[in-house]
Amino acid sequence: MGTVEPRVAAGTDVKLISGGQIAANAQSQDVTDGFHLVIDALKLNGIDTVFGLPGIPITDFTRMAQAAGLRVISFRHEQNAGNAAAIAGFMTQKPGICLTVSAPGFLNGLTALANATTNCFPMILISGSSEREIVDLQQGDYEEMDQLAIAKPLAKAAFRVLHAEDIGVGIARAIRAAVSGRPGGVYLDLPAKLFAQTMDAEAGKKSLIKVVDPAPKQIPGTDAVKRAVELLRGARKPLIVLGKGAAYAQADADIRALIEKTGIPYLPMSMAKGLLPDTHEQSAAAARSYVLPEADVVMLVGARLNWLLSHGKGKTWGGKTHKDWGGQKFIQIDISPQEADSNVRIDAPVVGDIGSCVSALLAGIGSSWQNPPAEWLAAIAERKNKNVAKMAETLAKDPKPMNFHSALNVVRDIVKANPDAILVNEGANALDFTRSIVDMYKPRKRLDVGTWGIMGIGMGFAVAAAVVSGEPVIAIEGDSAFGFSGMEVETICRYKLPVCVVVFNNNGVYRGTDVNPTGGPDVAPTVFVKGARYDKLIEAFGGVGVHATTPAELRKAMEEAVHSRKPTLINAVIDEAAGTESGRITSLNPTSGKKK
Ligand code: ADP
Ligand code: TZD
Repeated sequence: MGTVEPRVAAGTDVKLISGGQIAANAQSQDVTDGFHLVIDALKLNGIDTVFGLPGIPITDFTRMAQAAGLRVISFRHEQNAGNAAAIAGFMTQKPGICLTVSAPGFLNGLTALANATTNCFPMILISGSSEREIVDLQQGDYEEMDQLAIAKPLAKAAFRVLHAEDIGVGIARAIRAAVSGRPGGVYLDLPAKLFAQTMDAEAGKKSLIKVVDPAPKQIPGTDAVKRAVELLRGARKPLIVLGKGAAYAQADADIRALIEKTGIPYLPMSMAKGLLPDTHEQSAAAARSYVLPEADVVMLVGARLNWLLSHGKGKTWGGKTHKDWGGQKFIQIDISPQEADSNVRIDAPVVGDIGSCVSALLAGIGSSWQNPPAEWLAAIAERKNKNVAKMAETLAKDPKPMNFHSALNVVRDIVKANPDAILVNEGANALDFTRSIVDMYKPRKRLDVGTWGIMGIGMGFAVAAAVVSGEPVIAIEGDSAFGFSGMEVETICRYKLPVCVVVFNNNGVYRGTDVNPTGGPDVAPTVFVKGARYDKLIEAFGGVGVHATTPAELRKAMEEAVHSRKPTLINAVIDEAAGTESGRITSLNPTSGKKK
């Protein structure tokens, strides 16, 4: 377990004084230390919450942070703390802080860091690390690992601080890197020895930096705006796609004004749902497969043309084969100048922060804007109405056992009645059906698996959403998805968070119906224990567990949970044959080319 370092330099007679500062006795000067400098630097920059998991060398840090007034949320696994930090960053535009121990704790947090970078969520993973001299000579220290080198390719930036007097700069650099330009995950390596280093308190205070304008506005060029407005003006079948960058930007009123003033139909990507209410008449979400191939000019607002948008080409966009361009012209509003042309040609890139870009476009379109041609709007409305009516029919059914649709019909009503509640969502079918069935009414209320389609974000996101917003959280979870972070129901109970977890239990990954082709005793790889009672899990920690087999039972339990704000887990039993392999992305599953 390594030797315990003295907290202050040998020979200095010091004591802790209120406010967390360390003071020397009368004959020596006031001193502070690495612990307190990190805490003070975070506080100075408006950070009020830390998500983490204690252990060597950060146990005392968590205590001191709490004593100094930071909210310290302790998790059961670092990946969940990391996911919490990342989504807190998305919700608040302040970097979410995740704190982990060395090597294994650091590695556990790394998936969340990489996921944050991939999704453009600002977070800082602060990890304690072992003794540099021993690590670098590979002499086998306790939890030895060259963490900085490992974090670098997965983070937007990575820094290490070796001296107490550099803590202010280290934290400032980490904050700027996380939130400026395209946001992302930042790694900050703090070796164990740093925490115990002492320095003169006054000099320490002066060494801290309050970051001025951490995410400066980036104003788009006037030509770029003009080019985009002209392209949009000439369009016969324009379409706007809103992505989670638009949700992150918190330019909600201007985005709504742009859409309503231009009259252009829009599609929200998953986490942009609710930026305008999903019930908005210009939403083309229910006619997605019609508008993508038909549109002639598409304006992307904080959305990348990655796999989620079929790379802007292929059959989804009206191309002949999976690689063909569909003929659309693209306008792309993004803070990253390198994003344009990543998949197809962008005819009008508008580079800048979404707030500045959208207000420049609003000014550019002026007051004499003509709505898009009526035929385009009518054609969309026709498809939309047909699909909405079809869905309403499906939702009205009451099959036994309950399926995704009949269960989600309930969730849809509960979310409608509680538009401030935050919806966390993961799974395959549980994800895809929820996204298409449950309308969102306000911005940044839907948090999900994002760009990677990653499982395991559920409870971390739910904890952070509740902590950051104080609003009720509803987590709709596939039973497989839930398993990745399920132990955090203890965290939810411990902090008494208003989280209602609904596990859509269909006995397995995707479905519960696979059989072992050999007839052997092992079940198929996708199958779980049948009839599992996830509700019992939360009862172990004093939460409310409910076993729901009908929509009526589910409705009652969800209403009570949201109303009471008590930590609740509802085991919602879903037909194990409902849904499809991989949900909507079955086609991405490689299948054997070998003839049977
Ligand atoms: P979605 O998955 O919803 O389609 P993506 O994560 O693919 O969204 O895209 C988000 C985009 O938004 C990224 O390219 C990112 O650079 C951009 N972005 C993030 N924040 C801002 C901002 N404040 N201003 C402009 N662009 C932003
Ligand atoms: N591991 C990680 C970290 N992310 C993943 N996306 C997967 C594995 C693969 N995977 C999916 O893409 S969805 C899913 C897995 C394991 C779970 C689907 O089962 P579920 O949902 O029970 O959560 P449904 O509703 O039953 O389909």
